[in-house]
Amino acid sequence: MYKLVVLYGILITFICFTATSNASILTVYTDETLWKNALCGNFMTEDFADSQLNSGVSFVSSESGHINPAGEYYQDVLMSGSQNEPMTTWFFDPQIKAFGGYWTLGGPGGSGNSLLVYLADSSLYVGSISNSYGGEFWGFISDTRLTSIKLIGGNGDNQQNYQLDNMVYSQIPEPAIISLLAIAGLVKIRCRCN
Ligand SMILES: [Ca+2]
Ligand SMILES: [Ca+2]
Repeated sequence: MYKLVVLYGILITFICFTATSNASILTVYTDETLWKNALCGNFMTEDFADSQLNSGVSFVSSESGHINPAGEYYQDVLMSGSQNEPMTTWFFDPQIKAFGGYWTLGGPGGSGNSLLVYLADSSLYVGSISNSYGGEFWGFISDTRLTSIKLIGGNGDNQQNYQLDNMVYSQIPEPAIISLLAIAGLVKIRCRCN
């Protein structure tokens, strides 16, 4: 009987993960407090105060993206009209379920167009960050885990300068760990019953 209960628990855990992995529900937040509250305060911050990124965080910029040591933020230039499809891609290991930051769009020549945000894993469109942003929060939460996020310049002829400061993100446990926790919970329940 006990083995059956454990197997049932593992099966339910597996089904839950399979069900939530098939489709992404994305919720965009422009209110920092709401984003943080939705994660129960469980998030990490990269403040770009030095050239060393948090463990497991990396980026690839197809143009000139880099950490600005004097300003202590990340900056990049995305040419909207370029055939090189310039982009910034952020990578996270372990995977994350939430991402955000404080964005400033603009630079020499104007404020540009906008930034378009995609899940790089699936090319799923998340939303756009307006060229009116001047240090405000923009972020999102996904109900599925993701590895990377892609930023490209919005439609228009202008190049898109942008700065990203205090990048925030949230990780979730690996499925195997959660399965083990579920099993541990079942064992605990059995012990109490005995
Ligand atoms: Ca900073
Ligand atoms: Ca750092």
